[in-house]
Amino acid sequence: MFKRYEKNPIISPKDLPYKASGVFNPGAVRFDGKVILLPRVEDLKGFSHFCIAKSENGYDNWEITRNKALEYNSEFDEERWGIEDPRVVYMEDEKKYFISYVSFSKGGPVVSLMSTEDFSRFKRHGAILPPEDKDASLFPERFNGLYALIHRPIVRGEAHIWISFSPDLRYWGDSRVLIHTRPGWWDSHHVGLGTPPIKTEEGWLIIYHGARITASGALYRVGAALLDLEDPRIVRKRSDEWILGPEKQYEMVGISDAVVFPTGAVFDKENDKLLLYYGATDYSVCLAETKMSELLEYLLKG
Ligand code: BMA
Repeated sequence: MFKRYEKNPIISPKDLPYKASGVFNPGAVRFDGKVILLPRVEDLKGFSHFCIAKSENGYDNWEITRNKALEYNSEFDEERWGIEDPRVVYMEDEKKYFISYVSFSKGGPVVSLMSTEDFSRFKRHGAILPPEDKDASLFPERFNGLYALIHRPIVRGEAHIWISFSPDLRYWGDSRVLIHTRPGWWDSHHVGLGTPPIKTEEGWLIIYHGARITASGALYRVGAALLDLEDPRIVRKRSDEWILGPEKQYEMVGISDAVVFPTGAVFDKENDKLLLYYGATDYSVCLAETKMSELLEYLLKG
């Protein structure tokens, strides 16, 4: 279904102006006529921060910069061991971009939030959920006045995708499981949100990762689901099969073998084009694209 960009990986450690173990799992958004990625960069201590990568066309000529505000700051209790895996959404009514990410507190990984209007100054909102929780994104719209968040807590050792609601981005409730693991399937061990929810005519498109444990470790693949447009607690469709999995050498061998991990997408509605940005083996940033209409057709007939 997805066509990989022939020049993958689009960003790897050699493209950074400093040494890193990996550059991967990027947030993605269109801003000011460009595609902006916020890739996670793992340093040589094993802690992560984000850099900023900008490109006119979303494919090549990435201009990479560092911003102090996107470094982890161990003065904040929840950022002792780095920040990871950002997801970016634009809230139209607030004219702000919200970035949800994982930060590492004493108590374990938590979901934290920051916001920006210009990708140059960033405001931290702190941790918004208790640990252990990861793989979170806001919806770009409110539902009956409430913010909605997809996240992945670990409960009883199980890792399902949940949805929660909040009036103020601080207190979250009405939580329930949205997409669960499927024993025996390719997504049997754990699932987690991939890209932020994408609004389509057929529903909110959810792209998620699912892992199965094999003899050589966790094997990460990608699935998709469609949520009801008005009530995102309702899952209308879910793919039986994975729609992207590790195949190429750069997806099979790296820091964590056999991992594709999408965290950002740019949907060009006019041209029916969905660009999917993903981390490959916790080492590099890759790009694959598909026609949105084809992906929706596939999901609807399943
Ligand atoms: C997950 C997260 C991701 C990582 C993936 C594969 O639990 O930590 O950041 O890419 O594992 O190692």
